[in-house]
Amino acid sequence: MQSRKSPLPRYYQLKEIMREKVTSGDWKPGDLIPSERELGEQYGISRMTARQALTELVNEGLFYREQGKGTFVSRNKITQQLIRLTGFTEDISARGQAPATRVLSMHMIPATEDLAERLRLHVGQPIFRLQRLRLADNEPLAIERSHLSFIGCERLLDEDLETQSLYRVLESRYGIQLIQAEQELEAGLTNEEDAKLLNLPIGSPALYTRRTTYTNRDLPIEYARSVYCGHKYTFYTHMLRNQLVP
Ligand code: 16G
Repeated sequence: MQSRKSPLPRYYQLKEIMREKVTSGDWKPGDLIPSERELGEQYGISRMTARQALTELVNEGLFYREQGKGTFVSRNKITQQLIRLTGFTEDISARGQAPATRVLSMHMIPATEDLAERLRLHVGQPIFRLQRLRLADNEPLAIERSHLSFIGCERLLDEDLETQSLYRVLESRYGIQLIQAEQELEAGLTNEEDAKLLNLPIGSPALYTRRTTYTNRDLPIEYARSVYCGHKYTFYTHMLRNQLVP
């Protein structure tokens, strides 16, 4: 590290040193970063200074933390294209990774006011609620909380949604055609429950999405609230300027 006389703060110098290690390929995606103590000893700085540099690089997405394991170099992010309506299984398989699902809970619930409005139902009407942890190559990526409503939706309780894609089940078993969806994205920080499921420290950067999916009859069929690990996901959209939009 440069001398103490350098005009740049020491945490900033350390940040740049670590960034350089990643760009030069010295540290590779998934590598464990030395601990605060090790960095402190190696560069003759305090643990606090090392912590600040690490925290900033975590916030920038270059590194991520795993509860009880340490800080790692982020992997290439998974890009969800906000162009075609695709499901998690399709997105992950298209990247050559192995999608997996852990069903956290599924049951019928009465529609709350918010859900009734989203799914165009009356308050109290039965809704199928499914909570899933989604993984790629065994790493947790997202928690999806889906709400579905259609005639006979309670039959979903008997489906094996751990090994089957929900979109596939809806289309092939129930003959439901999924046509379009609206999706909102918001940045946030993981709460205790979500952090634990995603194997992250509480308060890690996350992307919160809300998606309503419609059938061929233009009826909302699914309303899903999801949390994606911020350091593992990118959402991509392609835009046309006014005059080119058909
Ligand atoms: C996506 C959808 C989710 C849907 C799932 C189906 C978002 C925000 N969520 O992850 O609403 O339930 O795909 O995936 O994108 P599956 O067919 O693999 O079960």
